Amino acid sequence: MPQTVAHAEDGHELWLRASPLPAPQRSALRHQATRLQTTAHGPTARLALAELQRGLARLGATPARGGKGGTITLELVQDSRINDEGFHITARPDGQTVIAARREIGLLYGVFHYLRLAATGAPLATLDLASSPRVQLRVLNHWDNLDGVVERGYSGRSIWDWWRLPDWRDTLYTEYARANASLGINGVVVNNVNAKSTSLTAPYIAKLAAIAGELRPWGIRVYLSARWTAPMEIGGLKSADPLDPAVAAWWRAKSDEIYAAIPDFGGFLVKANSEGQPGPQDYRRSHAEGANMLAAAVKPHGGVVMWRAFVYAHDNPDDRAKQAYNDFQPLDGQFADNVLVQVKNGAIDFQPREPFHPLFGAMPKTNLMMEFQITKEYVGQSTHLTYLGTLFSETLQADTQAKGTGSTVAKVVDGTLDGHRLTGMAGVANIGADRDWSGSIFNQADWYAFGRLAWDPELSPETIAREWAAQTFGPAPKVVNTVTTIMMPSREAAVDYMTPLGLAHVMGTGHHYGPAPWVSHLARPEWNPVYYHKADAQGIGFDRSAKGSNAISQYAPPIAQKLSDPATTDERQLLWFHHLPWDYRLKNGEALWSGMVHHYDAGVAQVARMQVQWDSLQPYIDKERFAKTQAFLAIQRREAQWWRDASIAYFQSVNHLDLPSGSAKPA
Ligand code: GCW
Repeated sequence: MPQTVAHAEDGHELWLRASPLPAPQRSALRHQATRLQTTAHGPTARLALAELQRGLARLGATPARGGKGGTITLELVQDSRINDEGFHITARPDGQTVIAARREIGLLYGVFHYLRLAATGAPLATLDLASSPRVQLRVLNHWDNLDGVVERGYSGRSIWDWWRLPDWRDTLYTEYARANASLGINGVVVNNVNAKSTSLTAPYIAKLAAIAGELRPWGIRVYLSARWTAPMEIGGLKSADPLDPAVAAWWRAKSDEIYAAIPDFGGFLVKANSEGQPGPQDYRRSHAEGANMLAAAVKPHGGVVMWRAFVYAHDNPDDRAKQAYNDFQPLDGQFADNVLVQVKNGAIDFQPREPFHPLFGAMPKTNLMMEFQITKEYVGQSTHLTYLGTLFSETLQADTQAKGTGSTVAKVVDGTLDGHRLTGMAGVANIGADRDWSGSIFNQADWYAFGRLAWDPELSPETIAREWAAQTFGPAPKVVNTVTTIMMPSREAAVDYMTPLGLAHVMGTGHHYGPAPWVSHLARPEWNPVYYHKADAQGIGFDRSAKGSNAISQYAPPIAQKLSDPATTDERQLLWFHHLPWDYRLKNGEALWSGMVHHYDAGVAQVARMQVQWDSLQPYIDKERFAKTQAFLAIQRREAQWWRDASIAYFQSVNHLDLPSGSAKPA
């Protein structure tokens, strides 16, 4: 019989559920942690101590009363090796463990880190470990509407119970805050970027203040998405022109009102002039003029404005991928110092694979923050197991070459490349009121991976997967190894069965779930999948070289140079940058068409392997989580086949080519 069976119904406690450690580790930990004490006594330090007690109990190492053994002390110190949110853990052979920090929040983060080490079986007897977050604002973006519907949400309704706030504060808020704090997430934008002005009215400010009160002890600030035309819709003004003094005065007064209720309010997130949202361009003002007006309103209170660069409009028909750069890059140097421009990881929209966004590295005088999508709009939504840690990390490790080799996106985002102090990373949340929070057990790993990478963008996605697996399913090596083996190639499998070799946006328009590469009838060119793949009898792919849209010129010269030639373009991005004949030779000697088909087949085959691997874990995992994941993998297997068959059939209708020999047959 296996040693450890991870019990637990449905994963409601996320990675914090922790199963009892194997006996030897448990008694070592109990010995190490016989007495727990804190020399700081504010609300967050008290939480830190309580979390330590609770976490040790979960691991089966409840400190024995009056027992002989070591002490863990939480202590505030002046330590120049860490920043205000960092921590320093030392454990000496004499049994003294100290979790030290400059502020109480660092104590809480340090406790969670200590528990993570314990849960993953790391040695704890001697430690000297300092850690500080590399990114300052580590923020979830909820695309939650005030009516409880979550845009692109696949895990139930919004967790924010606006109807019963501010009087009723659901205990869910505390559980949510704990989970975030365990990763170091320190900000939450509560409402959708497709915002309604209602969120800025007095009753909603009171509701938000109640949420803020629940999140504050956990080091989390609240932010609001702001609707640009709020001064007209709820303020009675005639205009929302950022240079109109009455408009600026309205936003100042509104900010003062919010800060009077929520002194640590984080600031505003704005989607302007994008997908029907109003913005400063409606008044012939630039994004910078808009952002700076709002930034001035929150500046006296220490707030920030996160201004999204996700823009595309119909006046840019040749290549949607170019617009954000065209609109924003010329504004470099014009944004106020408390503005961050929030840039999606890629230039289109959260595809299974995108090259890094060309704005990274191209706006050295601007605080640029990253926007990842944790919710899997284009990557199988709630049921497909596609671990996003690898996707996030691939973008962060991409080299912009902006200041020579090694100018990675991570260094742009953590501010080190251009010397920025105000830095940030946002993740579009995958959280809802479902009992498993995220729509599936494995989707919880994407929330986890986002938080860990926001703390340290250099962490390896495999390390993160292993940590998550050990905490979620228990530390038995067979479980951790198998779960990690399932997770690591899972996103590439989805790329293979959905959008191999750099294809993009061939999902059904609207729902973005299944395949629809044939759709061509929609009003705007860039709403149609045919716009993205451009397949015809001769070939396939989007030519972004100088012969085509020349989007490659938005990258630094060494990169643009490489991308100008299909032979020097990473094959994983081939059809993103080039339109090529069906018989183009891939590096392995195969013709493009046959290579494509083999990718589709490989994706389906990988999901079949994932099923076998998961099945081998049955003895180790509680019934409910085992069965749910097994059922979801069966859905994924069926739908991977659907993606493969539908895509191949469509492309064959265009190129009239046979299946290459050795390819699987349609199901
Ligand atoms: O990913 C796309 C989604 C929209 C979303 C938009 C955005 C919130 O399809 O639902 O709107 O991007 O990022 O603003």
